[in-house]
Amino acid sequence: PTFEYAPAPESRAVLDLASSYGLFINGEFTPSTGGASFKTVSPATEEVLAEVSEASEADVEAAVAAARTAYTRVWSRMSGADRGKYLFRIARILQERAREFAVLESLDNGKPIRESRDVDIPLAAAHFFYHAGWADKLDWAGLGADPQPYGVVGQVIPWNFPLLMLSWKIAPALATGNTVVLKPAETTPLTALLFAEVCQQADLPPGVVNIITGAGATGQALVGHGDVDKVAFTGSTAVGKAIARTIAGTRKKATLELGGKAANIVFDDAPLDQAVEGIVNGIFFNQGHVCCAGSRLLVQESVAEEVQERLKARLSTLRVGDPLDKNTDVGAINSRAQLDKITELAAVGEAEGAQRWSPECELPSKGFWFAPTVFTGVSQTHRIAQEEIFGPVLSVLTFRTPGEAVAKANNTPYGLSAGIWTDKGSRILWMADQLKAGVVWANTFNKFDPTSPFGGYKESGYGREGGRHGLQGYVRTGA
Ligand code: TXE
Repeated sequence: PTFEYAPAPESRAVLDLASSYGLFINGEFTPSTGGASFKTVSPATEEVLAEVSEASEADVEAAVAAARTAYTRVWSRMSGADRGKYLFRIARILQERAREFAVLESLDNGKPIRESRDVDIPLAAAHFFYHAGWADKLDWAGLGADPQPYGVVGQVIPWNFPLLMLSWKIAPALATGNTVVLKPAETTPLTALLFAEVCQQADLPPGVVNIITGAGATGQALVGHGDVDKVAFTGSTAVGKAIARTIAGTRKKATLELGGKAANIVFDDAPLDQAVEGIVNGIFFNQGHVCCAGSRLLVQESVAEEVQERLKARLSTLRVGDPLDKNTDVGAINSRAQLDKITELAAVGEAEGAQRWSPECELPSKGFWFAPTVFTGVSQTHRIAQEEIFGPVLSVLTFRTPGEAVAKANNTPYGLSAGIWTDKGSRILWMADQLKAGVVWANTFNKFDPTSPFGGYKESGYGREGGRHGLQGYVRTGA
């Protein structure tokens, strides 16, 4: 179905936003024990959207205890088929309330409504449908003998795809029989809280899903809690490493999905119009706040100039602005801190001698904004070729041979994703084999599907999410 979205403020009316939100523990909304709270703002306008409770250690304790009780008394005793029914119910409610979720996501995160409407929310529902189907078929999932849930799972997610990352975490955990305490990112807590309402609406037994809001310290308390059996994290490599250190030597299992610096590799035999669309989608989708973003363009020398010209022409047509306008291509940067990081790294790129270019575009005077930016003449040792910028900034490098492309693509600490644009099937297979990346796209980019495992190599983390492989992270087996 296609929905018509009215621009703000009318669209806000469909939301019925409360002025304050509590934590979701044991099936009920409750204020934090210490009474602490924080504000979440619209990054497009800096307007306060709501006041959200900041969970204390006592709240983390209560949430983990609720998850434990629900696990022992209810969820681990339920048949897979019955767990599946709840997941199907959640999936259907997400579809029914898709418009509300899309508007809320774009308000809180700053991403274009076109993306939250067409990508984030439908994919979130798809993850629940997909995992609902697995709930009574785990014996056939190739997980080993007698797959059993770990118990209570602590999950910490970032702000770039708030509801979608929640779905990647919660759906497989519940399908395999675990219960969950999830902490959304502090700048984007609202769709997780709306999801808590969906859990109530679906009559999910209290305590099976608990949502605690707060900053890094709340995440740390959750991850370090003695009664959490498994930790699942998506976020920065620095915090991922800190979590790995926290749980070292404990019984806890972990999956970590961290940063990336993906190469989008364009050969001279590629259909260039299509490749340019793929480059734009690769780095400017979601303002480049994507762990697998194609942030490094590796283009074959013979077509480098032509690709750069076509790219600049295409970028000049991008519409940057109001996330709630359905014609917007590039929305707001999620937070001032992220804007500062992008601004700083872009300045480093210039200081290191790369050539900076942006199309002419008028940025709104309020809110957090960064124009789509391309750096040409980038060399492998530049920081903008090595570090994750996590913003709408593309670094362009060139290569002559497939071997050189592979060497350059693999030359970062990360290994999450890569893209190849070529007409030669054999080259795709050879390259895919050589690239140290968990996901390799061929003649497309940023394509996601619940049936496909996603995850990294090297400092991009370990474990997979999605597909049959994603279930493995939530079960222990006798084999
Ligand atoms: O991430 P953090 P930030 C990268 C990206 C970005 C940078 C910083 O490069 O510029 O990280 O972003 C919680 N124990 N990515 O600072 O801090 C935190 O509250 C437990 C890539 O936002 O990693 C939030 O819920 N939890 C990435 C979540 O971790 C802690 C997506 C992520 O925040 C914690 C996001 C702690 N000690 C950022 N400290 C990707 N791979 O998609 C913070 N948190």
